Amino acid sequence: MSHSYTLYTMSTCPFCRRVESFMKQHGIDLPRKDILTEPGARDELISIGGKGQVPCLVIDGKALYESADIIAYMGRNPL
Ligand SMILES: N[C@@H](CCC(=O)N[C@@H](CS)C(=O)NCC(=O)O)C(=O)O
Repeated sequence: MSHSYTLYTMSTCPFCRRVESFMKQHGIDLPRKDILTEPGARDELISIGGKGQVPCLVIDGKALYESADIIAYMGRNPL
């Protein structure tokens, strides 16, 4: 079954760099939204997950926060 993914990030966030670096190493490419530059993206993230913390991977409309948990998810699931 295929899932829908959006990764919310911001350019100044070192935790986002960790996730992006993992993605680059593993050839993972997902739709991304930068909450600093994309109008409405931060409010959208808050409405989905309840907070504006990044990185956040939204999986089928559910928010997964915490860079370590996002990386672990990506390691367990073929994306
Ligand atoms: N423990 C979290 C830390 C994430 C974090 O502190 N993100 C900061 C940016 S570097 C943030 O989103 N701060 C704003 C907020 O929490 O609303 C992780 O590893 O993902």
